[in-house]
Amino acid sequence: MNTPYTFHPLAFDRLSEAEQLEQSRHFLDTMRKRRTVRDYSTEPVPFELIANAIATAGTAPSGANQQPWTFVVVSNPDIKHQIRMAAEEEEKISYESRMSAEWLAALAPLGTDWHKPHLEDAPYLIVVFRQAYGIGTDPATGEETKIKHYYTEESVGIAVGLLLASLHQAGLATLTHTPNPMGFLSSILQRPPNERAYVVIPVGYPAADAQVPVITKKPLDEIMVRFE
Ligand code: IYR
Repeated sequence: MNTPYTFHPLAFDRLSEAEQLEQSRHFLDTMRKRRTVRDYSTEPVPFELIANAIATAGTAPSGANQQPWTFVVVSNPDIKHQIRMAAEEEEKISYESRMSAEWLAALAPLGTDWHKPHLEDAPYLIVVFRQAYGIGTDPATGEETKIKHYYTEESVGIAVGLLLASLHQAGLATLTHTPNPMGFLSSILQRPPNERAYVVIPVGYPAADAQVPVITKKPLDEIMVRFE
């Protein structure tokens, strides 16, 4: 049994209804402007924006507060190059033989292919790892033990959502890139065996000629079901 936490009174900022509406509408307007960007400028980005976004992601709720995530920040050009080469090698095989005809058809309107120049152009790559289990030490024997983690997929997904929102409101562009399989990221970035690559997020400013597809988001009445 783990020792129970001590509890203290909640620090809660109660807003006026006007403030609530103002902030809620402002956040919605901001997030509506977020676009997934595939073409990046090489212009550098202040590191604190990356650090603050990761700290924000780290505020996410997680199963049993186990915080089963590691955010690896890569700006080193050699490592970005290695990641690009390995990702393109896997993606080429995926696009040419692993992905089903149905999958390729679903992606066709986006015009994506195996070329991933953004993995080198973007000044930062944030590679998110999910800790499938934790590593502890047996107090009696000093041996390494595996600590069961709960809801890791959900927890990391929520954290990545906060990360993307933070980077967007800091005026940066992002892409959620999921090369498949992602094992090469564990070796290049020397991650321990309990960590599984979850997503690669190039971060930077859009290239001057960046294009995005004209897509829409489902309206509220299609995504919300209400019982009053
Ligand atoms: N991982 C590939 C393919 C891909 C899959 C989906 I589903 C997308 O929405 C976009 C791309 C790639 O990054 O190209």
